[in-house]
Amino acid sequence: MTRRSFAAHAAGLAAAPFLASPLLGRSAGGSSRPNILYIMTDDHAAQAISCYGSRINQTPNLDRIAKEGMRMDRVFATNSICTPSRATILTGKYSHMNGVPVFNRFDGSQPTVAKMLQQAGYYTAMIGKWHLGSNPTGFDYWNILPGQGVYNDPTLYDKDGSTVYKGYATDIIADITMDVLKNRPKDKPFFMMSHHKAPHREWTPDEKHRKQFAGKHIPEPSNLRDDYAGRTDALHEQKQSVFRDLTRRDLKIPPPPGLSRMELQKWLSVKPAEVEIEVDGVKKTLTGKELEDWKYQRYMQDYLACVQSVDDNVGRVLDWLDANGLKDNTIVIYTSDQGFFLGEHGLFDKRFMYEESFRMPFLVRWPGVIRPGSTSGAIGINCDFAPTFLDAAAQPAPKDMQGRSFLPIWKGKTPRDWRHAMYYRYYHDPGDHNTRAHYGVRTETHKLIYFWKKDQWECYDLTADPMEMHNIYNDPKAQKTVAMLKKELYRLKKEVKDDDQFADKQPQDSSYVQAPPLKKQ
Ligand SMILES: [Ca+2]
Repeated sequence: MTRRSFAAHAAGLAAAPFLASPLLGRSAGGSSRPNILYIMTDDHAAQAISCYGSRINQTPNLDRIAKEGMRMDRVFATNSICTPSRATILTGKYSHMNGVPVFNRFDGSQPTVAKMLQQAGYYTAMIGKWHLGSNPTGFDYWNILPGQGVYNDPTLYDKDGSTVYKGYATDIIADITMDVLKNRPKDKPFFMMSHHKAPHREWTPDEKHRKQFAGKHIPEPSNLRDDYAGRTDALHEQKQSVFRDLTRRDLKIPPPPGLSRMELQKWLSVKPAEVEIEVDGVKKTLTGKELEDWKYQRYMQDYLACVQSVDDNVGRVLDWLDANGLKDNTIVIYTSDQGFFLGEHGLFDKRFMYEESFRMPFLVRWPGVIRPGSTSGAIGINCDFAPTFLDAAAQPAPKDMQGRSFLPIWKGKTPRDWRHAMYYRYYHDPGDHNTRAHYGVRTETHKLIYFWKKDQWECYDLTADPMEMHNIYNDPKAQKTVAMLKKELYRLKKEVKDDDQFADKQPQDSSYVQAPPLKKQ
């Protein structure tokens, strides 16, 4: 929609009282059940989306979903890494209930929202990054990246074998999404999961967006040089530091010629303490603070360039829906499997229960049901997604799903008994980044984190200290608050049936798979 027609649309809504009528959302074809297009990226932080107040980039197409629908401000992953978040989204259950606490294989024989929607007469499709080890179940069509997949000329595979697609992964996943929608059976509503690889590490942009961000200066977060004073051992021990842990591969440093494949892999995995760059034909060696500044810029330039390609492609898909008469009866969601640190606390990656990492962006458009330009501060979790999709399809959610439908929130009526706190648990320790295992509770105003293997605690007042720099756990003035939070933490832990099932021993990592052989042409 153009700016002008959006204004006209908004004016029309303002003139007539807004009613969330059950008739609204009914398609021209007479089906009252809406289509669901669920677009999810990998590691896209809300602080890199302009409608969430980004200081570092502009995402006009993602903003368009918020302008035409709702921006949810407090949706959180219950275990902030790829495979567990995806398993939770499909099952509506916490990691300890669906059996995926780390990067282990998802048991696809268990009930999932895809199977339930398929059973209810939906055409179900899954495209792009899956990362659950086992093949998708409950989808009429699926075509996925093996494991993480690659950015350029990616291989995707379906039940019949692999295909190499020439081009850039983000463009390709959007193209296949539109192709499948074009060729879908038209007598059924659809549930489409369109999952991008971007902007996952190692943040390889396409040439157009790389150029757009090359040389751009990205403002640093105020706590890029956090000294971790007053915090537990976990922040001191992590290996996800922008300054210390980015590799030559991450920083896109060109390798010397003549290396064997093995030598090249080894060379690229080095975390460089000095880097030689060339400015206007003059070579210069960067070390110390100069190198740190440069690393942050290189990281963010590539990350944001990958995001920009996502934004363009979401715009293409929205245009396609609108041009094909699918706007009114299609719920469009944009989210990410978790957030990401963009230098906050000096970090990249996710895993920690700090805001930037475990907060999921969540934008949703549903014309006639969701008031354009609305926002919600209700606390949502990724267990809520499956019950929400089922509710939209007028299907009951099984009792053992651990989330609640967002539909009343979307309609502007947050239930009085909606949750005021959520429970989190991360297990992958030491994992790829030596991130310490922890569980915790986040309320509307506070957060309490327990690093159980260390027996150490952190507590934050999110209103007074939104950047989570001051651990008030031992502050005498905070003891009443800490005690209340502890009570709530253990109440929730019990409520979600976390009996420490995976506290001491986690399953083997097994969500990375090889693509099957290429299909015969
Ligand atoms: Ca992820």
